[in-house]
Amino acid sequence: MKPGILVARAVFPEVIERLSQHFEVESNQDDVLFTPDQLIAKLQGKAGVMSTSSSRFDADVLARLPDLKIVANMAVGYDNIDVAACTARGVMASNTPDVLNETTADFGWALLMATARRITESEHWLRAGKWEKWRYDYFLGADLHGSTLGIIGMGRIGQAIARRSMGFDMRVIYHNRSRLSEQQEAHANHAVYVSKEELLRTADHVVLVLPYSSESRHTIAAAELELMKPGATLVNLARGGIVDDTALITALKAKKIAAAGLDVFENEPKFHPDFLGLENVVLTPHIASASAPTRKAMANCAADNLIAALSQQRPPNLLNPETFRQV
Ligand code: 8YV
Repeated sequence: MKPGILVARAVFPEVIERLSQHFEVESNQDDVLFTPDQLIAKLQGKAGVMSTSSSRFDADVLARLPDLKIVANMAVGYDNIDVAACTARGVMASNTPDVLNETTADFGWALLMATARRITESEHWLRAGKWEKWRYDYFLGADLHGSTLGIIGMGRIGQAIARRSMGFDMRVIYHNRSRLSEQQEAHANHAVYVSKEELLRTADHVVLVLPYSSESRHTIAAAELELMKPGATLVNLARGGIVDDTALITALKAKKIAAAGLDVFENEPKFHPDFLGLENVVLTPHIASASAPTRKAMANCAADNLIAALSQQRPPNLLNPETFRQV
């Protein structure tokens, strides 16, 4: 008999088809957002789940899932999974790294440029029928070329963003838990490792690409915003909660920094309503990895992890290798 799995959110039909060759699949193509209790009920008797950031797997949930062997996240970030609790129960956990690096880095640039050069703000103005003449000082923004780019979180996506800055003749500074090797720094447009404080004081544009954890919560709050240059741009591509959104709104209102581009929010898909009243923000609904080929690659990567895990093979992106032998 094939093992049973749940695909917790809607996904490409071809991926459901692929999974059905290996498993009894319960899918959710209507994309119902299950409550934790509903998720737990759906997972009784199931060996695996393909999940997204919207489903939480913490110790309490895992304690009620005795049959579960793998949580395969369709995301590189896995702050929705308590990996230590999974390990304690012998449940494998996996994510989808690498396949989204370049697409997410492309989007980081799109968001940075839209924010620094006031693209959505000026488009809204034009659409509102306000364009009656040209003026020398309409929508003056900040330059990207020749400026200093500060990247907080210099993992694979951060490095891909840094590489792209070569074409803009930018200087790159970064802050990260650990310093990159000399070779990696050279490849990342000769990025220079600095303290977080120096980065905030020096960068013209700050891009956040670090994983969310209790330590990275509010990496950017009132004190950090205070350090930034008045003309600076802040872009958050990482996770809601890395920025203190209330503090950011206060700083944007007071023009302590010039503008922010945000793809992620605290409590998304809900977000602080005051963002909507601000002109100096560009707001997108968590779409940095959303190119068609990349989302398909992510779904297939999560499927690869499920298929391997439930056929006694090591999942390619296993986050807790200690669990592998316990299957
Ligand atoms: C996902 C993301 O699409 O990979 C991540 O960590 O943030 C996005 O690419 C989203 O989290 C859905 O799981």
